Amino acid sequence: MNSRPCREPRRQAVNLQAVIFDVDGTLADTERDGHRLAFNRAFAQSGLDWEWSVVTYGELLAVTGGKERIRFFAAQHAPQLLQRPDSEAWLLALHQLKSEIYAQLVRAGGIALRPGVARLLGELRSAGIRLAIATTTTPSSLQELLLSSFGAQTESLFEVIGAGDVVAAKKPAPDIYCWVLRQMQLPPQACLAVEDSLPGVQAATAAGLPTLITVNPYSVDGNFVGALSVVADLGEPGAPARHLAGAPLAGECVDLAQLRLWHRQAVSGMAR
Ligand code: XBP
Ligand code: MG
Repeated sequence: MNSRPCREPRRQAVNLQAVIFDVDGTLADTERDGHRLAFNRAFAQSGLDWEWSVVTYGELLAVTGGKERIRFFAAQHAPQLLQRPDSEAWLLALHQLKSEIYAQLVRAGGIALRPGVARLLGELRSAGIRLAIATTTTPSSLQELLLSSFGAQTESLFEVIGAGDVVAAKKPAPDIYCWVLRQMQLPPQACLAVEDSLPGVQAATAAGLPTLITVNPYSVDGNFVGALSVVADLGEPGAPARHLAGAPLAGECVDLAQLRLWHRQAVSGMAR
């Protein structure tokens, strides 16, 4: 599978045409009280005595992808499970169960969008900025989150959705971003990525995308080398975004004018 960066050989300064969003930790805080709980419930229902604490799960987030995370943990704590002839089917069934439990948690209304996400998406959409998703998460889990967050708008909101196993090499490999850019037929310098994690910023920047980071409790101490700017969240009127590092935030919130400004600064630097 291609894990080459999808950089254009020659760069030109272009206007911002599309914004590509990560999902987990970026659109919503799904990890600690969503995916983590679903993994733990799936383990219990499968007779495993594994329990991923909040801290342990934070460490395990370095392994992107749910199946990959289970495989990594099993290799350390119960390697015999991976040596069985049916180990791959066992792992897929366990992850399928986890995904069903996650969907139930989302449907029960347990996971809200992060501050400023709905506001910014609405503004970008009204201005004709193209929207896409690049995530490691399984498509069915993503679909549940989008449906519960955006309802009937879900179908028309994101033009391209890159999720799960559509590429073999997950973040921090750039492949998912390269895949999305190919579907949109856009060069990376016409776009901006919004991410929350270290593997996320590594994937997006390796694909040549200027990247904004909105940190979450798991990534707040991250060293986001290469990010355009780092903020606590996108902010809402009356609840300003907190700037943490990188290019400064001009106003209260991250809005289209701010994204255009950051993007212009980034691509003019790239074109030099
Ligand atoms: C998210 C992930 C995912 C979720 C679990 O990364 O790493 O693995 O934790 O999802 P990102 P699945 O936000 O960078 O996309 O169990 O559906 O794989
Ligand atoms: Mg993420």
